[in-house]
Amino acid sequence: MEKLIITAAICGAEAFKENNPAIPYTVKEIGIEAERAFLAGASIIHLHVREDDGTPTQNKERFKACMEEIKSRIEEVIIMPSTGGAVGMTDQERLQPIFLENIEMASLDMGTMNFGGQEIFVNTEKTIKHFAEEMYKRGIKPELECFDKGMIDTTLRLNAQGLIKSPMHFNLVFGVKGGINATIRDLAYLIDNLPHNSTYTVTGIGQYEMPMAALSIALGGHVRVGLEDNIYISKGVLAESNAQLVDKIVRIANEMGREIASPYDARKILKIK
Ligand code: KMH
Ligand code: ZN
Repeated sequence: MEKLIITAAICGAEAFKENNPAIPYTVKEIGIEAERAFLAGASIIHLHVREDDGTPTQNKERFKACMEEIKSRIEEVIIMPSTGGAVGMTDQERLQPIFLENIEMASLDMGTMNFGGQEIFVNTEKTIKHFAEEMYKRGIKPELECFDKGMIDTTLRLNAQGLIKSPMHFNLVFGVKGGINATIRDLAYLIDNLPHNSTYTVTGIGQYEMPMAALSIALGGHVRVGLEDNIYISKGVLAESNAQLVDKIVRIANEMGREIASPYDARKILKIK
């Protein structure tokens, strides 16, 4: 099997220090969390950023400051900014980080959905096409975020039209209220629908983070963990850091015989130039 790419989603936009004090807000906190996650075994940092008071922002200058802080600590890591941002942001706000220099990857959300029970995460086809076009113009590889089977179908349709380019890299997200559940059957169904030359990572939300990751490791997929998706290290026990979640995945992967990818390996596997 290929080496295992671990993505650390260190910050997100939905959880706050009130939920887990380890969630980073400041530029320095983001740098520290990214560095520790990398040292634990993550090769990709999926990045959202915050104002110092914790407010989610897609501000380009704030992303620049956070990315510089991360790169000053760990030059080789792949940083993948979010273009999902937080629910309710405009497209223009969300897209800002891709206009920075030397962006290798960015998230691209492949459909509209109820999100977390209360909100609607809006990604019209017009938005998706626009975001994709702007990414490809800049040589940025999109990570295709699919929260349900219909989003894979949309991706394949846009791929057939040449608007999403092969080889594609998917992030299959399980367990968001409004998206697909997190069962073995759901995982098998989504994977079964991916083109053979594509790669995928698996994200399980909340209690599903580790079980879904373990299944992906066994199947040859890649994994994402981090405080964006899950704030607990075990039932009722808050994670002390993103690195603690990455550590746990590395232990599981070691036991299962999957080697961990470095950023160099990850670029090769994902065919990032
Ligand atoms: N915060 C969610 C509404 C992404 O990063 O592209 C969207 C999200 C997905 O986190
Ligand atoms: Zn995200």
